[in-house]
Amino acid sequence: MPAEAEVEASNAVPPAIIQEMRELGLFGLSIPEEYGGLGLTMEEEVALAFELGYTSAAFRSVIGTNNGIGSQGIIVDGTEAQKEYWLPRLASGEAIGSFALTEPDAGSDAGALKTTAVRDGDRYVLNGTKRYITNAPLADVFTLMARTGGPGPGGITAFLVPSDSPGLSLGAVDGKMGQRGTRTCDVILDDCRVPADAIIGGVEGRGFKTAMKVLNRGRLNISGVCVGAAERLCDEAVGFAKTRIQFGKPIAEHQLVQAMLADSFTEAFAGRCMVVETAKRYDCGERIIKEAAASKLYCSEMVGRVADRAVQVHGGAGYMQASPVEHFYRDVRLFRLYEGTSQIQQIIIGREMTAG
Ligand code: COS
Repeated sequence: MPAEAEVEASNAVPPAIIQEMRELGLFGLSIPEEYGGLGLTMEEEVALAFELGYTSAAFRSVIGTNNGIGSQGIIVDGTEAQKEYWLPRLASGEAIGSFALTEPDAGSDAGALKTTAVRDGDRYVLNGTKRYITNAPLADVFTLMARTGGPGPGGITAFLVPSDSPGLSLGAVDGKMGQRGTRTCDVILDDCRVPADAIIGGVEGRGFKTAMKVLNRGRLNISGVCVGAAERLCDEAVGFAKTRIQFGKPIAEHQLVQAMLADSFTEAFAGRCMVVETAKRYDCGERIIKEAAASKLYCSEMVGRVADRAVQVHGGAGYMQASPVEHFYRDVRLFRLYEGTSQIQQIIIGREMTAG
């Protein structure tokens, strides 16, 4: 938390903090112990997401892709050789993983992606552009979805593409509304060649399902981050309300202010309960597609409302960059967009409820 202003000003996480994260094992907290990670359960992992959400999103983002979308494809569907090579490197933070699904013309409709992968002897040749790829400027390896077959989800294959592959280049770093200190950019594939054994799991046509499995888990993790941010915003709002005097007393004693605080606490608490319950079910091996989507839908929308109220409680001070709530107001907007918009979560929940 003391480094939040520095992250905002420099648009980077201080290297000393990244090193400390490495030493704590945070790059591998969700990677199994046999591959050098901490092997946390999902319940333990969301407990950590609550903590990391309590501060600038950039800190969690440093380790977010290695533990989530940048490594989980290998964990859930990778071959033993892929696990043995990549997971210890990702767990130690020696390598940074990233996830490349989105394209200029394939966002919510991920199954329509156009990047192609064509077999050429013992290699695949990849062509296309991936967009808004988190941690791409730092990445050593991408879990990258490309089309090896016909149209739709069934024609998609997941590849492990090292960032130094010939034909791979990066676009300019994106200028974003918030989440300063996190970097996204395009990943451009121009006759990019990878070995045939770069296919995750070694089988063509399974890449869409790998991506979806990765996202189920990722959505729950983001929900935990939203809860942590909401709790921080509640604490900031309460702290300000207790010291700000208007009409002769702290504004915390005015009932209209208390109403805003009460609504925010209630919603953050509801989100926490959803996330913990879903994590417990995940750890028991239950299907949690609907619950993870519901958690993401509720928690990301909830933290938007909580951030708005926190600024309202702070009044004009909350609009100033010096306020601790100002960057959260911008940062949390992303949670309703990435790893599936709120509307995509609604579609997933509706389909799950009515299937069969
Ligand atoms: N978990 C596991 N499997 C899933 C799944 C999930 N959440 N969602 C879909 N699948 C499976 C389906 O069961 C289906 O399998 P079968 O072919 O065996 O029946 C297959 O994947 C194709 O699914 P579907 O037909 O539902 O695909 P659609 O093209 O209709 O798309 C949505 C489904 C909209 C849910 C998907 O495109 C999506 O999640 N879009 C958002 C993408 C996203 O989050 N992007 C963010 C970028 S990553 S930071």
